[in-house]
Amino acid sequence: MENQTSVTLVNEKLSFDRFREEVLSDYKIACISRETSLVARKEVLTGKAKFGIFGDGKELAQVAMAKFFQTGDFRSGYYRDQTFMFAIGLATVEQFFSQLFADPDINNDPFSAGRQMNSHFATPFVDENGEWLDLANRKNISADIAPTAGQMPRALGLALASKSFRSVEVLKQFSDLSDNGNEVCFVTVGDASTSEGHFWETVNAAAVLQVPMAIFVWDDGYGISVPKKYQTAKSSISEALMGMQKKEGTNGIHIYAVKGWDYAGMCEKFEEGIRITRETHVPVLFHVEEMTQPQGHSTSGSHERYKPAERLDWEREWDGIKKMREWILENMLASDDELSDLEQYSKEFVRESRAKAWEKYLGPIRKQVAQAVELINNLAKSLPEQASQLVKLSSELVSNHEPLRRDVLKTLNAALDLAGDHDAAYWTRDYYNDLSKENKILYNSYLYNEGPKSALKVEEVRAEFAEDAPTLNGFEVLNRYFDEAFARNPKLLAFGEDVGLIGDVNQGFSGLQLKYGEGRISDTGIRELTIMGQGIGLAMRGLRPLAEIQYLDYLLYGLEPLSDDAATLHYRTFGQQSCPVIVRTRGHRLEGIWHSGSPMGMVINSLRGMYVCVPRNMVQAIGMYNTLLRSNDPAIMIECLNGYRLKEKLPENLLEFTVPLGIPEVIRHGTDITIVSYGSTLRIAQNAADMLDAFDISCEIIDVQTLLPFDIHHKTLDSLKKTNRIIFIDEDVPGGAAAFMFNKVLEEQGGYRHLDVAPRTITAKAHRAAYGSDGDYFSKPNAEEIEAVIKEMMKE
Ligand SMILES: Cc1ncc(C[n+]2csc(CCOP(=O)(O)OP(=O)(O)O)c2C)c(N)n1
Ligand SMILES: [Mg+2]
Repeated sequence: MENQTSVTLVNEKLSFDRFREEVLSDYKIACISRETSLVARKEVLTGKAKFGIFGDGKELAQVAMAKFFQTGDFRSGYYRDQTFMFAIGLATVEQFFSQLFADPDINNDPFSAGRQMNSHFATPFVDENGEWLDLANRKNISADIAPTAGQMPRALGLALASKSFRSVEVLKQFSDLSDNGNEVCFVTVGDASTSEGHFWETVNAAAVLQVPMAIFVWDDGYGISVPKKYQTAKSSISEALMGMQKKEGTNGIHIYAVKGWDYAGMCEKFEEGIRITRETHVPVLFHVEEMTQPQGHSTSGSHERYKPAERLDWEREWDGIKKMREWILENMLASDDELSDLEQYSKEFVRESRAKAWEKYLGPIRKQVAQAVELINNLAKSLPEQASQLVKLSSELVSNHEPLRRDVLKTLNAALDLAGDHDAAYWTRDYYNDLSKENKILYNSYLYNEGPKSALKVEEVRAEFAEDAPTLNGFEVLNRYFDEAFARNPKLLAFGEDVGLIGDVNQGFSGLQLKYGEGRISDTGIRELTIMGQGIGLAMRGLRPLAEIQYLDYLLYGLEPLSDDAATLHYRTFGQQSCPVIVRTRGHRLEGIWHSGSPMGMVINSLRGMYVCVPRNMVQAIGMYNTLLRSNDPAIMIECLNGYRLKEKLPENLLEFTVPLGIPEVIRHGTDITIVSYGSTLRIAQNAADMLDAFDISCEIIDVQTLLPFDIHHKTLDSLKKTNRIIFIDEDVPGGAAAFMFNKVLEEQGGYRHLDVAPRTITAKAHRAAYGSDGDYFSKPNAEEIEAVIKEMMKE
């Protein structure tokens, strides 16, 4: 009996010791993080970094949250989460400073190689060959972005993937990507950012879909200078969301309100909520109230300008770290001296980490400076007339204590200008070229996959047709293809408005939900923004989503996550994350202002980093789908709305043939003029060409097939060399994609050298297309207009 009591006492003592240790470790991380914020702000104010935004005031919630973030989990958050990153061991203070200094060495800033502002974190999801890593065995940080609430749509897909892995039988085999869907997506968002539609649309979709998502609202009462009363109904996001509270027999979310200074309270509630969402996939939201911002919003302003004195006093009084310190002392978990030691240690640790990061950042630049100075001084010896100016340049560079890479290049360039064509400048020029190349790799690489998963490396395989190949409606050809593709590739998922039960408004997926299940082919709410986010997040987790926008005109609702998130992902992570979502949509022609748009200029200008496919028919579209599914970059496929009922022959090798990207096809041979176009407009160009035949004018028509990339082997130029006349036609506004093609061929391909007459563009009118057949005729390019312009060109 006595023995048992002493064992219990020893166990209690052990668990108390462990508890105490954990609390003190959390306190230490909080102190280190706070000190990091304080020092980093000074770095910006003294000019060593350009901008800083920090997590001071959010420390306690994040050490608490980190306790429940398990291997396999994902975070989709924003720029206040440095403490969390330190606590889960995925960022060091030194790496934090490297990113602050914009160090372009991926070994120093492993999140973005200096491409992102500080506190924009990421972990690798793919290896250098573009193969997915074993995300189920890692802690995963989807790369942060700056647009407020921009992390929300993607979070939906990251969370939904867990549900797919748990519920879709054919996905169970991918145990390296998921442990039976046990992964929770942790989402952090600022209180003011909950005013964004992104937030509401995501929370609603998560509540409908029931996905494992844990949302943490960091509520510090302000969005920069604008207080909550102007942001949120009832000044409380948890109050405002109450109608979404899950009840017995309904879907919905669980809502918790906690205080940002209450370490113990947050640990308890986070444990409960995250356990529930992990097990049941019911989303949870933690409204973390009464947080502070000790240094204001960012280094770009001071909060004394807009916060009343009482608020500033309150923030000092309710500082989380101060409160945690009081709590530790009250509960006798440590002495005042012990805590002071930890605080002192934190200061030194941060100072040392900062110094190491600065040395690593500056070291390589100093070497460049030394090399440049040596070369310029040698040059001065060979060029006595320019010597004094050259020596002045090199000594200016030497005396620059914080030189940038650009200072080295500017100085070398100035020296080369002075040297002119002189042979003595050979090595200086050589070094200048080497550095230019190096900086190109550091700053201009990885917009797209460049390795084995590049779409541009997919071999062309031609479509094959049996002698008795059936001729079907375009939509039926697609339907056969999707059927085979879903049978072959378990990772394929398709979703969108009306995609599930009826198989999309043009029946591409007709009958396929029944065959492959709701887990793979599904209807969504009317929510283009989060349909895109759903696709992005699923793709990041290694799945292959086809995310549908019902009509191209409605892409505007979903454009932000594509432009800010999908298109920048590979670039902003230095190739460490990819999201090969395929956005499927249809456009160019139907009826009226919102169903006939062809805003291709908008698409190609906002989506650099994605591929833009504009197939003229469904067989070409299928070849492009096949190419895209063999590679890793995101893409948008714009099928021709008026092509679903046109007859096409069904290829035999539906899953094997590929249409290479960036390779135009000559679809009509001619000698007098080159017509460059794509998609539905090609049929109008063909009508015009038929009419011009009667006047002995022979048109060559080029289908560019993809706008991004555009004609990578300059095939259009070959045609222009033969015809010496060129016209670019599409249904976009004037100055849109037709102007883009014009620029590509005439400037980039050097087409201007082969012109006999002025080149032209024919586009739609600047206004949207009016309704009805006449509305279309007088708003969009028509065959008669094309005929007239080309006749005029032939006379010139
Ligand atoms: C779409 C968008 N609009 C505006 C901004 C500029 N901006 C950056 S942070 C911010 C305030 C965000 O406040 P909150 O969500 O409460 O987060 P906090 O910074 O207070 O943690 C604003 C307006 C932005 N980054 N993105
Ligand atoms: Mg705020």
